[in-house]
Amino acid sequence: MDTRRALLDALGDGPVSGPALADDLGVSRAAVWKAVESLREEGFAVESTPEGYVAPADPGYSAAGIEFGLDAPYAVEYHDRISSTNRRVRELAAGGEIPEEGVAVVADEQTGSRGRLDREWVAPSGGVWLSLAVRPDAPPARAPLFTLAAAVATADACREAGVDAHIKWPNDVLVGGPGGEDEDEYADADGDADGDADGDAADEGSRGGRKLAGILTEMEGEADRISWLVAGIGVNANIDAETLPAGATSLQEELGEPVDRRRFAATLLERFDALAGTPDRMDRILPAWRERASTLGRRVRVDTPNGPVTGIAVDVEPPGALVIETDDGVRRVHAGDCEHLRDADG
Ligand code: BT5
Repeated sequence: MDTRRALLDALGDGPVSGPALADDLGVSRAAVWKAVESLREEGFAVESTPEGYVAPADPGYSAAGIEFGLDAPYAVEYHDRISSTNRRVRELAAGGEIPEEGVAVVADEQTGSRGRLDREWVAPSGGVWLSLAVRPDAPPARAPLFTLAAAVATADACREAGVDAHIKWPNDVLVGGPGGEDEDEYADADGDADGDADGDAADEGSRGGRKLAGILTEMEGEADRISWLVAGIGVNANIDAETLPAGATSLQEELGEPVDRRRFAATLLERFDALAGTPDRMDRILPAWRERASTLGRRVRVDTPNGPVTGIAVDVEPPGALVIETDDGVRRVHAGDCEHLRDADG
């Protein structure tokens, strides 16, 4: 572990004496002092007191702020403004710069971010735009599990922040919707009582609930091993819902006050690590996903690359396929846009 991260970890436990830390780490006192200075330059205002160095009271949404006290191995890279955090990961990968322990690229604002199928992703200042790049010891076929883990981690961070989020297969994190506290609103959300799937933006957004977060996973791998994988997670945190597409909402909108984005990001990273940090933990992903999913037991329509599949979603199977009971038997779908239908639809 580098001196900076060791210092951040130590600061999490109270005042840190520079000389004692230098001894513990086997580095020079100058190295510790340099690490303190570099944290201060990042805006993480370490104080000097007679007891030693003390962390700032409000660590802030920043690289050091998120790494401070983080119970997960990831490094954090922060940008006030960037085109896309996923694109930044590709750059790091091209330079061989994704560390073994993984890195989270985090931004306040993105100017050119993307959803699936190259759709535009709206990402103004105030969001948690986070791309977690990992180098798991896993074959490419298991990649969908990481996406499901990212959805669980995101839903849990939303819940810890006080918003009752659920997951729509495969990876949308929503609030409200059928069965939720605002079923009536759901039924009327687009004034489209007949429920035809006309695919306009409001219609897509409102079906299944209001969209809080979306995930775009990308990877590069060889036949038997993932080289790197990035879970690009976009969470509408402290954003005025009026600046978002129809059918979207934000944590701030749902709570009536802003959330602590530093804590939110740290919780998300810790949850992800607990589910997917090592191969032996990954058995936990599907059960955790099922518990938080609103898709199972519902009538759905999934637009797959091979056409629509309509029926009752009954399960999710490794590594992430949705099992649908259709009139013509059971179908398994691996990718596509999923709509939750009301019973009369479809
Ligand atoms: C997603 O795509 O939901 C994946 C979004 C991933 C964004 C993250 S942010 C960090 C990282 N860096 C990136 O460049 N991307 C990732 P999809 O399921 O295709 O949904 C896209 C659709 O959601 C758009 O066509 C809009 O209708 C809608 N949309 C766009 N911006 C939104 C927002 N902020 N909140 C909710 N819905 C949005």
